[in-house]
Amino acid sequence: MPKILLATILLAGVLPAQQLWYNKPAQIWTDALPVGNGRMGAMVFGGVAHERIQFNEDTVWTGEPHDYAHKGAAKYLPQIRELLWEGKQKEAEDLAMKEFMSEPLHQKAYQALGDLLIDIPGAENATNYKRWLDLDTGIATTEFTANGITWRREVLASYPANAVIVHVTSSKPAEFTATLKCAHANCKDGASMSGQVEDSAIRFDARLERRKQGNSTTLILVAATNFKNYRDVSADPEQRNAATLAALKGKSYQTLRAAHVRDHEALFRRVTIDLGTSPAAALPTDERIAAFAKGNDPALVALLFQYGRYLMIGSSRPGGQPANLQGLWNESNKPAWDSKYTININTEMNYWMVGPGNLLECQLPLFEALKDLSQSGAVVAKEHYNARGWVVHHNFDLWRGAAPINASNHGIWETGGAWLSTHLWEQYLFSMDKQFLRDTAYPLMKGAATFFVDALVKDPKTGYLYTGPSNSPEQGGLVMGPTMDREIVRALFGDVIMASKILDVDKELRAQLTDMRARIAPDQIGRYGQLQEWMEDKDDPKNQHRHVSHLWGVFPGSEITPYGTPKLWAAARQSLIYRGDAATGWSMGWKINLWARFLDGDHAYRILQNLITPAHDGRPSRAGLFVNMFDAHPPFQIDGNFGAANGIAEMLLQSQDPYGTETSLSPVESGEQGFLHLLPALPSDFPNGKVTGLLARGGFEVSLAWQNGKLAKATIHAKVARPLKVRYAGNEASFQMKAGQTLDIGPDLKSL
Ligand code: FUC
Repeated sequence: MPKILLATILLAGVLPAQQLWYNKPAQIWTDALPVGNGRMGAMVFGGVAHERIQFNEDTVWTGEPHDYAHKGAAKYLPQIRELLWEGKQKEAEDLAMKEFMSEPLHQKAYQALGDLLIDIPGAENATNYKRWLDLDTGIATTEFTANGITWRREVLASYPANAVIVHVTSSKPAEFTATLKCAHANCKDGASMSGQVEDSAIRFDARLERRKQGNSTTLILVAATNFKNYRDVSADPEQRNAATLAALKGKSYQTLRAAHVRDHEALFRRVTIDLGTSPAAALPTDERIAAFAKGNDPALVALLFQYGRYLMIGSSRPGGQPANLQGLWNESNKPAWDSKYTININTEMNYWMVGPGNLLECQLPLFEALKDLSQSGAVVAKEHYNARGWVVHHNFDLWRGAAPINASNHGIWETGGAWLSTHLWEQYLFSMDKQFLRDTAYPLMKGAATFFVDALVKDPKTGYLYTGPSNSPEQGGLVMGPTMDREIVRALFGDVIMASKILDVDKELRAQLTDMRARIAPDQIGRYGQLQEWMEDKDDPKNQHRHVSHLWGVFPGSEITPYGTPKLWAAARQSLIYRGDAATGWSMGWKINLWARFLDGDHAYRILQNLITPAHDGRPSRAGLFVNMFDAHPPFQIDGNFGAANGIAEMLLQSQDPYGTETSLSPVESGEQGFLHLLPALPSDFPNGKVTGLLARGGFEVSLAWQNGKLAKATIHAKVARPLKVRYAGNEASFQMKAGQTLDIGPDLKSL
């Protein structure tokens, strides 16, 4: 074996695969390494003489409790619809802009909180420098030698401790300073900082406790605000921090670290993935990203998948806010799109991977937000549509704004709450947790569906039901009945019908939804062989817009499948071909999933390759990955990370078809049957690999091993007693699984 190759293999063996690592400090924010506990986030720059740890707390926002509904807007609804039916789109948009929009027109913004600055006097010219993030432990470490002293800093964001903890050690006695720098005006820097966000009711407090023991020092950073919930800001941030610190009194760093690692591992280690390795795996992560196009580095794909899971654990834990456009990592007080919740794709994309990635509890913060939105959105339903139930348009913020924002041509989009509600049903399908379905999911889903019982209208031309005014996200302007809306409402109605059957409730509503669902305008194939994005056949085959909204029925929906609706499936595929492979970060994230659903692993992988390119090839940045593997829209937007992670899972395992008897109501009724599809879209670049612990709908946990592109073994564990159908390479087999049973099967789908 050539010496260099041997050396690289040895080195790769020593370097744990689940690390991002670098041989120089971060220059800019997107070089820095993220840690998070679902409420606080920190970005570790890994500096030598000057270390910067930029941090956030997820309720530091502009604004205050506020009802954004436009009182009396519903008066104008018939007229807006009438104008659209008459083909007067511009007039309809103008009228809606005046009478139908959120008050005020824009929502509020997520903010930075501050920096923890650590200075080591005279520590220039470091040698043996290295910084890394270990996804398995959730710890970011910086190590270097300067002036004959070797320094090591570990940074972690602990969920159990509710704090960011920095542990500094030096090989000899040495001094350093640590201080907080506030990101807001009128707030003094120092060991503690408290203040108020400009133009906001949010007051915050952050403080740093310093504990020295020999040559090591532990810095405990806590932060809190007065935010209790979207209507109440009466908490005392100082008191909250004092209580957090009091609870940590007397706990050594080793104890705090061990508790953090235990908590993190319990989530992170549920899934392992091995797509093969390569010499490039020994390079620093930034060089690996740059080299990715040149050679095959499947381990970087595995790392990107696990990084998605890591970022989910860091940005969305029970008790905190849901992951926003940047998770919870934000350096700016004027972040792109306010770093809020854009729900015409972005927030949903964030959460696609919690099922397959076996992190279901990370979605609970989103469901807490849905509880709020079912209240604020009920006011909007009443004031704007004179409807029951609740509705959310294309964005929400900390204050749970649900009314249409920004501009009528894209802000008036009726199905944000509906799409989010399908996540409740998905959570049930992955967990089979009936208590969750009954207590949390169903009431919210029912309210979302009830809105459309009142708000769907009849198309005067065809007599079908549809939504409107609405839009196909962010293009084509205000219209009646865009395809995406119809797909989402059909899915939501189907979910509520199935849930009400399982829970044995609401017979009448079920009958009504079943009747209305069948009358919603169907998907249509247009003159270019495309799936129509609108009611009319007006798609432009040259349109390469990043949104691929009408393909919702393929993914994340499942009403269009090769088995049930082969013609629509082919048309949807044609639409995706027209849209092209180039895209912004999240758009690539969506396309990876779509190509996996089109059972084309190589095409899905081609998009993934487009995504794994340096985002910072000089300025301005472009779509791809930043040095720290944050995905670039650009700028950084975390949906691309999460979307790509789910896309990788979709290549290996799919379970989207309506499953089993309880859920056998197929969206399109035509003989579809649910199954676990093993290796449905395996790219030829990953001929050998294994994955353990993926979740599938039906409450199954699945591990797969494959060799030379062929399944070697599948292990399927059933959480509850259920029928199981498995599909691989065109063959199918059925099993009756008992609760707690584990089944091993080979490529012939026979039990081993
Ligand atoms: C939608 C997208 C943009 C961006 C924003 C946050 O408006 O069309 O590309 O991702 O959300």
